[in-house]
Amino acid sequence: MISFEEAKARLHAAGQSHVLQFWAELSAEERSELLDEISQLEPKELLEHCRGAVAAASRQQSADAGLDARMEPVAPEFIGSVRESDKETIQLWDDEGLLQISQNRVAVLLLAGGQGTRLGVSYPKGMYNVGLPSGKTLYQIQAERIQKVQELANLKHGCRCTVPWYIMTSEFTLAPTEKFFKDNGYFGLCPSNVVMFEQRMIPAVGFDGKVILEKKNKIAMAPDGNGGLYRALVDNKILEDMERRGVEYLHVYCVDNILVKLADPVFIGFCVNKGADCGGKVVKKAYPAEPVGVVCRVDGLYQVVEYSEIQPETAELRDPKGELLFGAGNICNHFFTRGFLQEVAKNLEGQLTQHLAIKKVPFVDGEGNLIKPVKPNGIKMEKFVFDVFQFSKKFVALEVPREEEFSPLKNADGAPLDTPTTARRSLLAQHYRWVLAAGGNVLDEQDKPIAPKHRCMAQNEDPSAICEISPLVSYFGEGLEKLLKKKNLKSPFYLDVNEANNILQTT
Ligand code: UD2
Repeated sequence: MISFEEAKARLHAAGQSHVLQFWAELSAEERSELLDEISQLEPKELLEHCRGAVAAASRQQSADAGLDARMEPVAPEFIGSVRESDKETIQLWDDEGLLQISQNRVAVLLLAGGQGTRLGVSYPKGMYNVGLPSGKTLYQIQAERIQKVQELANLKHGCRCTVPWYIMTSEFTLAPTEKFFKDNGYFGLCPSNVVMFEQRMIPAVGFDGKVILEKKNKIAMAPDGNGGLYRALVDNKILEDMERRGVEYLHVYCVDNILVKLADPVFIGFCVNKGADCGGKVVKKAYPAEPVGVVCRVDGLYQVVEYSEIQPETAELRDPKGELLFGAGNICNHFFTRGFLQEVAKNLEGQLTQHLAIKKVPFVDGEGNLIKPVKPNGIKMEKFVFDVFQFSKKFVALEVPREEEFSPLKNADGAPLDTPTTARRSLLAQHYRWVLAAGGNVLDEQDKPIAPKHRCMAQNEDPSAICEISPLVSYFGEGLEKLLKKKNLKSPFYLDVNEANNILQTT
């Protein structure tokens, strides 16, 4: 712990002496908490951070306009497509991915340091239960998909492989996430293969270049964006851990997509076959203002331009066929080789763009009263995980069908899109499609067959039958025919491992 004198000197050097303005009023415990926080701030970095934030805020307008002029769409033939590739090609990618998984060369990394402000819950988003018949949370669904993909690789290659799960958390999410995993027995995974680590936090800055105090003894801090990943990998020696385990390929994804295919063999196989060091999954953007970044080229380099930084006029541009010109929507599913990440961590991280967010940050005024501002008063700087694409020697993109792979949970119920209800419907509709494809007959409460509605894809209504299939039974619809063909299944229907075993024993 640093002394008061040391803290004072550091803050003075960074132009932030106001942080100690309530010192005389603080209890011994509060003082020690404040000193602890200050000890983690390096004066030169803090000064640069505060100056940089103010400078970025003042040039925001011109920078954004400039970016749009430099954007070019990616050629459609550049993007691989699951929908448009033949079965043999998809099988080839799938085989390659499962082979890599079977050799312990694949890991997944969850970005879970965000605060989930839009959803409005006080706990990490992964702990959210969207109301499936099983009551599973996003974390449980993800854990079970990891188990299943390991099992698929084991069965195919006669091995006992591991897909390690790295979870990047932040000061806000680490403790509750750890507790949740412990309380739930790591959802059947081996705890040594679930590696949680923390990203850095950085101060929110006022327009006057001073860090904002959210309490008399606490600076308002926020995680440094999901691009904080690259510093966090170094801080926590994660790349060394990957090397020790022999992991060569990493699937990075965000927490809130209920349809995410963890360690997706098709995506891994596609990227490996193309010799890529870096890759991204995309879906066709649903509408111009959809809150997803777009994969495009900027100054000739592949890049994602985030939805918050593209001008509405640019987002609305269409090609001669009427398709959105910038329509390759980023779904925050990325592929990286370990070699690429090592290069980024060692030499390139410092070049990542600092993105600006102007936010309402609660603060204490000169008298120590907590004020909730009605107007934005603070500058938060964030790095974005996809900003490393520009450093790639071989970047590839794979377009996947939205209804099979993308339904994010962003907003609370009541919002029109990306809510617990739409996430639940997407998953139930998918599982109902799987049941129909496997030849199952779904019956209603009166044992009458339920007629499938128009391919049961809509997010704006419940599917006509409620079917949920545990990821431990099927990763992506495979293996269901032997269980469900010509079977009468009563809606709501939940197929877990026990039920699947019962069916097998009685058939
Ligand atoms: C993200 C993508 C966007 C699109 C969309 C799809 C980024 C920067 N943007 O936008 O292009 O793909 O997702 O749903 O990736 N996180 C951290 N630390 C942080 C901040 C966020 O780990 O400091 C995590 C967060 O927990 C989540 C993921 O990053 O898992 C994405 O964050 P978000 O939900 O705030 O991103 P969003 O929806 O603005």
